Amino acid sequence: MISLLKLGGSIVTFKDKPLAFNSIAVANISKALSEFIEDEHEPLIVVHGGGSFGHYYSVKYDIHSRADRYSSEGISYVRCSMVELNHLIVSTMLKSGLKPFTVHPSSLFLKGKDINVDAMNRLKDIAEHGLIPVIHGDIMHYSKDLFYILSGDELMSIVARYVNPKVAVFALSVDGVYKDIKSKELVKELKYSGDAFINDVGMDVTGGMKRKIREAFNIASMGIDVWFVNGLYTDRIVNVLKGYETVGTIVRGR
Ligand code: IP8
Repeated sequence: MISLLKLGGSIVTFKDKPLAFNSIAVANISKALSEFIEDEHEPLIVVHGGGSFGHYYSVKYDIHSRADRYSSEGISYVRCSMVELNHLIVSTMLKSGLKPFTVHPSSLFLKGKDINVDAMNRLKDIAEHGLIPVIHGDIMHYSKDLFYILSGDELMSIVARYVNPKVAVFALSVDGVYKDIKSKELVKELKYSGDAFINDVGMDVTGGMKRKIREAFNIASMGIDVWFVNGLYTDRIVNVLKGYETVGTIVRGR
């Protein structure tokens, strides 16, 4: 059965340095994934975020997830930087013996935010035939002169609905969801209790983390287990792909 893995922007790039690719982290993850695939022969779909590529330009040009009129120069820069980051990632994967196959998210959508169901279903075929579809957060055309940022986190939920993976994994640069940032006490299992939980001030849930948790609850509601793990420890990614428990936060499918 297919697994779905999101490589967060904080793993694939150095977030506080513009346009800085974390080649070592991506090479380490690629090596671990290639061993996993050699051992288990299981299909995989990868989604990656924008980090100091797409986010750098979306902040610089004030571009958001709301469909709106934005600077055309900014739109170009965001798209260009995401294509570049994607190329760096798939080239690194290829060197590790993986068979990545870039799928730009624009090919998965029709008008507005309508899903191209046929393209979604084909993702499964591609993954089941030895290739790893690699999708990314991006700037998307909505209609006329309106554009929006589509996050890799949102893509995780959308793709999960069509490919029904056995597990969805968010690889971060922290160990999982913390109860609070100071103590770094890890929440081992996050239970759904409506938006109240996400908004609980006791949780260290920044904008980014909050969105990931929202998507995780969404995916878990499809009956799929979701893990947040530290992607700098590649064994943790492999453990959860193999169906084992590991250091991290689980949201159980229900
Ligand atoms: O890093 C956003 O993807 P994310 C990508 O998953 C862009 O939020 C273009 C900023």
